[in-house]
Amino acid sequence: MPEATRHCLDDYRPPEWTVETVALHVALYDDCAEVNAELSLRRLADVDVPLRLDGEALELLAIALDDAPLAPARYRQDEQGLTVFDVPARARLSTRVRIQPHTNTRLEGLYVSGGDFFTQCEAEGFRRITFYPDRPDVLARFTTTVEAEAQRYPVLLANGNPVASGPCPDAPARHWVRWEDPFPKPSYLFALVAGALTCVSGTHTTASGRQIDLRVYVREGDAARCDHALASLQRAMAWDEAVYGRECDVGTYMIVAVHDFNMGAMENKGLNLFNAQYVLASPETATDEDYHGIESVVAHEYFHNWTGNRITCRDWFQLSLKEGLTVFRDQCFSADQHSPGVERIRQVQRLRALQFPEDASPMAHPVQPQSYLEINNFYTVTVYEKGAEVVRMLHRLTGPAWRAGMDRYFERHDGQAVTIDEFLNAHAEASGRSLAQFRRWYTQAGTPQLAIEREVDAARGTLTLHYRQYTPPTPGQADKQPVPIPLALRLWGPDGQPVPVRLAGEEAGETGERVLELAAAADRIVLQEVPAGTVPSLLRGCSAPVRLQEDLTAAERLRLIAVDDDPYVRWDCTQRMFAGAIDAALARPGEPALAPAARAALTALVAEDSLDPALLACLFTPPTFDELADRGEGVAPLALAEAREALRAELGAALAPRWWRRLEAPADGAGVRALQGVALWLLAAVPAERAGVLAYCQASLARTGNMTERLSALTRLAELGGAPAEQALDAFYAAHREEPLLVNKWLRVQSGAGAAGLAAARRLLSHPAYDPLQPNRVRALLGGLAANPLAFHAADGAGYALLGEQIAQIAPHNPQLAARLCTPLTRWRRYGPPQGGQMRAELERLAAASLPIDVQEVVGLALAAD
Ligand code: B3K
Ligand code: ZN
Repeated sequence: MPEATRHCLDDYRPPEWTVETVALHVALYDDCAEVNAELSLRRLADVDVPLRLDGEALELLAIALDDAPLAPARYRQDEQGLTVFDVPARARLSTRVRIQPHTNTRLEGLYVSGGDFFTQCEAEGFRRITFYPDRPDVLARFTTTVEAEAQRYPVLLANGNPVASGPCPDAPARHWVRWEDPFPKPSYLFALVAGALTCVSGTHTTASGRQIDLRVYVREGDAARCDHALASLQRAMAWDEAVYGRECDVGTYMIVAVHDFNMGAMENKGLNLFNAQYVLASPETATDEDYHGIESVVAHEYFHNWTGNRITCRDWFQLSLKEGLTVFRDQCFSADQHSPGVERIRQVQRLRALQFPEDASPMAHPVQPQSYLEINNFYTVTVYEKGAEVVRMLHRLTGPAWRAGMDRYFERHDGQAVTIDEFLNAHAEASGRSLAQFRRWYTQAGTPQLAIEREVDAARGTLTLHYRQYTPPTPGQADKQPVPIPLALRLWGPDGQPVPVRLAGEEAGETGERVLELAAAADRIVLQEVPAGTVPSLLRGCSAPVRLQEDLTAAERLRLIAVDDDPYVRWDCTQRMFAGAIDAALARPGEPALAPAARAALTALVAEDSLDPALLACLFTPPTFDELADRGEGVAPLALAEAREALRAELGAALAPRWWRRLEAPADGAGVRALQGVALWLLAAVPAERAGVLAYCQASLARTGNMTERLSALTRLAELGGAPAEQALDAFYAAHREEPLLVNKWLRVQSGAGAAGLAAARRLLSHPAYDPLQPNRVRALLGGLAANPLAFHAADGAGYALLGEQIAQIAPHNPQLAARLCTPLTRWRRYGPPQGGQMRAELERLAAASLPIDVQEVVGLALAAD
């Protein structure tokens, strides 16, 4: 294994050589592939420097410079690439290499899935295809010829437009297609596909009247499940035109589904590759959540065409330049397609369940990381989700100048590889405000804590908000500076009417929402003419990714739950109430955790017929286990999981008749189904309701073909266990064993089913349907286990041992996947004995096992001393 190199942002140097054009010829065979690459090179450095190209796992067959074969003394190959000496300032380098896609289990570079060929090049996969300066700031024009046996691989795709094709003159069973991409691009956006795929097509006519061909390529038999992906793409294209004035720039836009994929999808120019999970959907095979995921990932990859592809990253430390911005854009798109309030709640739920814990863990890093060993480890919720929150704040702070800032960014940097600073400069100029302090959001790790204390002066009619902000130390960053926190605020008077927000010195206030900027470490804000009994609605819409500590009373929160017009604030108040109830259950097990007033308020909510059922579903979902565990130190995970279960049972029992009524109503629309899912989940925790739940689930499985309802019923049955569960699980498998995406669901349901999930996971590891080389299978089984605290945190440490052992087994084959699987163990510091120590011991075992650098980096960070 080559020695790991630490890459540091401060070490960035512009490329010494660039590539102007690339002509690739990729010949695919049954046991290997051969790649001819012709690079026209130009030296950028003023002085004569050797040409250095990246290249891994490449068997060099031939090399020539300006058509003359190179003598061995003119070049040197090592494990990471190729150095060529005495290269003229302009030169044409030709190489021919042999690669092994059939045994490529890393799923990086060129690989085989289900007998077809696919590529994944971001971040550094292209160097596994050919020798190349594999860095995002080298942009070149690509021409790609793909050649393969015609019958087995009728479809041959690459980026750009097909310009020529034909049979191979010396091998009549083989054919070739040549693709030309007119847009210069970095190598990470290269893609190639070859296989027996079928295509579903549509069109999009842009605002300027150009017609784009849209094509979704899937395995034969999956064609009937592409409509939703296609329609999502059409909506995304129209949205980017309407909101940002950006049109699609290619003539043919292709999406290809693949079942073996390390992540969700990839935005290769004009040829997106997608995990099949984010393409295929029918009501019988996909849940409402799957539908939502498809829409948002299709949009995300499409939006990258401008934010990522037309303007790309100078280096990988700028990853959030494209990812944070594009997540923000896809979130806005989803908000426009659905209920904005519910969308926002779900985004914040995700942020709190995944990103806040990362920011509080040994893996904490800034949105713009400073260094890495393996860049694949930094495609994190911090870079993506916190990155999106930072862009959201910028959007709020620049207000009406946002669009002008984006226009300026697009106009100035189109076709370039740039930095986060260049993005901020465009917005600073367009809005006329300094973003010097704002930049800290990119460079400081950790979730800021914002404490707000109220002081009421009844005589003067003022409400003073005293605030303090504090960002805890994170690895490598002991001291933090204050960040500008946009605080969206509204005031509700004692009569339930809005009170104008009027600052000192202002003539009049605003009754609507107002955004205050809290830029100091500590300060106060004096609001005038505030009647006694006014309740502030704070951090509306989650206007900043901070942990807010406010001093509202339980009664005030109940008022906000009842009257606030911001769904996020209503939800946040229920979350605080539930967290308090769970703490009470921990302190006094067996006693009711909810105060009578809270029960009454919740009862009133369920009775409110006009309330969006999707919002009601959010309001009745207590904070996730991970969020709860993230609040303290020395956490006893099983006791915490049980306390959460106790609250679940209490919510189910207190409102049982209401929940049953909801379940009896027609399952009309995704919102109703989401609420029914929560209702069933709550009821299933109540011993007195179990017989009813069992009968309901069995009837539901017999009655409906809708996968959302079926999966909800199957999940509850699996949790209840016993013969009915076994029967239902067997029947599900028998019915869907040929559907890979449904087999994944079947695995996840079982490893996620309460305490018994651990034994189920162990057993399923040797089931013929399980394959440790298929990321979707692995994520389903092991992800299901890790998200199931009653099994994962089993007192004897067997959950951790199972995960650790599987990581060690997978790591040599697919390092990227293995490194991801370590995440749950890296949270070990928050748990008390014995679990914290057991998790750490598992990490130590992995550290000692000399695994690939991807795993070593994560494990090393997790174990590093403070
Ligand atoms: N850009 C890709 C992620 C690539 C991950 C490489 N380890 C998908 C996306 O964010 O759209
Ligand atoms: Zn992305």
